[in-house]
Amino acid sequence: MDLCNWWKEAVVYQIYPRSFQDSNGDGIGDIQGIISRLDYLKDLGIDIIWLSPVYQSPNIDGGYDISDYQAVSSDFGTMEDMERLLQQAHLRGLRVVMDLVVNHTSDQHAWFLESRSSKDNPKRDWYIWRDGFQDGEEPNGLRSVFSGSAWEKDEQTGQYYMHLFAREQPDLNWENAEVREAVYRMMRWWLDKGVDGFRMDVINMISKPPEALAASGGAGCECVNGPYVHTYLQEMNREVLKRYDIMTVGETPGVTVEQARQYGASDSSELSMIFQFELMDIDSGALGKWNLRRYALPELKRILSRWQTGLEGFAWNSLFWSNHDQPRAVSRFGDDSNDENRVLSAKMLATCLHMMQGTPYIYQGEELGMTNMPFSGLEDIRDIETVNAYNELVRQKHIYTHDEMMARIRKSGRDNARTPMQWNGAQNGGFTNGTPWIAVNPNTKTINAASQAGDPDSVFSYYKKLIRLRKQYPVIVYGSYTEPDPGDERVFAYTRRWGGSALYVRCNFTAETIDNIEVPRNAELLIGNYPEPVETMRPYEARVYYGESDEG
Ligand code: TEU
Ligand code: CA
Repeated sequence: MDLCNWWKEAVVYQIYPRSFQDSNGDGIGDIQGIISRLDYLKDLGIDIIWLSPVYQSPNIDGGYDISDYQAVSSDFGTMEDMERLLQQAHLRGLRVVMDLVVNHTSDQHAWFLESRSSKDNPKRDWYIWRDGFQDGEEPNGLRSVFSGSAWEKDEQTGQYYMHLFAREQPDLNWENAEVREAVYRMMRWWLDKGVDGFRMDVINMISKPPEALAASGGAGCECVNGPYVHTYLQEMNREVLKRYDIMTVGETPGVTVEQARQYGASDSSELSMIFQFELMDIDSGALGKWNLRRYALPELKRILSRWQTGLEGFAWNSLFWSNHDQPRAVSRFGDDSNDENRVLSAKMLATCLHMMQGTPYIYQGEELGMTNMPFSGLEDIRDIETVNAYNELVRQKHIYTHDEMMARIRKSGRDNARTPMQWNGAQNGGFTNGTPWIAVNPNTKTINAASQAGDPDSVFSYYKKLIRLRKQYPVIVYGSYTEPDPGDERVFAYTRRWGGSALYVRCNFTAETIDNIEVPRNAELLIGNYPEPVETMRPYEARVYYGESDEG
């Protein structure tokens, strides 16, 4: 195993810029705001910042619709601000990874404006254009992730273009070599500026399966892992990635362990690692994410253990409970029904994830135990996926009533992750002096950074401690993984081994007290979320023991 990749020993912190810190009172988080909070991140102990998009964008999809890859959105500041952020982060020993969104652009990108202007425009083939199937029908039944058809008719030329997300997000045609070269040039431009890597948005969707492209009137497909995706990534690797000392992580919905071994192969021919989505899909149902089902622990254990053992020696895991597309970790996987359980379960979840093999990602506010938002109506919602789903499921198809859908949005909507960072107990949580673009969670009165920073028992202090342990014990980074009792429906236990040492992790995922917890011999308690260990596992208790390996 290659031991010298810095990103294996690192902890990543994801910033959603619009919601992190506003510096000028317009209610929108910005780059100057991020700079003003770098010392907070340094204090937490993280190594790498992943910045969600700050590029020029009409902001139809929270900046994931980019109209100029080499300009900064005026909502967030200027290119000088961005350069200053890189410089100030680097001064503190922090690296900055940017979001790379190249499956699609905004429909306002100069490339698309040209492409749509006429059938014989030189950039026509930079996007995916098809004739309709017979009269007035879409080329095929391909569906957008954001509801409705993935084909939009352009009146000017009478053809349809593909958009796997919003209609304002046309998909680039990666089969066109000029497109690939333009993307690589842009990537090198940012890397030459000092960016430390990329998180690559839906990168396993850049090559479209033949069924998706056929003007056949036929049904759609799951548009992932198309025939040339590895060819393109290996080319990108040769043309860009391998020339720099950087970290890359691919966002790859629908990828299996076997496929991840290739995307994240340890020979560095493609990406450093990928995000798997089996865990994020654990509580979805017939209508996708819009249901009220809660996950079952044995299933969660099965998924995580399969990824732990399945990638060992082949590829590197990314570890995350949440991101800007997901509900808050403690509300979804823990217990936010009262403050005591919220604090305990937030620490338990952090323990469970940070002691596994892989690079942990903390989503902003997770380190405070921030929760989902009590949205009351559609007027509280900003996210296009949620608004489109509401229109489809409530207004068009009458599958849910308003109240039923609001309950589902409170559980699963992406805006849960996008309410502003809770810096203090003031009305707008210290996020802005103006009117925030999306409401601050009222629980900022009790859940906020100011009250947690100096409190040794806070969720924040617990995260600090977990991160520090990673720097001190190589077994946390490199140890192998085994799970002694996969069938236990209440406790998640696993063991990490490295050289002669071992780490024994025990997490109670329930609010119950559990008897007869076997304590490993010749091992000391490294960290736990209760003051003194007792003979039982208390509600949401987490413990990590460190000692000599019980194997030869
Ligand atoms: O997300 C891709 C993706 O698969 C999501 O649409 C996911 O299925 C959904 O958000 C779950 O609710 C990426 C970005 O992370 C997301 O913010 C963008 O909207 C999307 O790509 C399009 O760029
Ligand atoms: Ca601002």
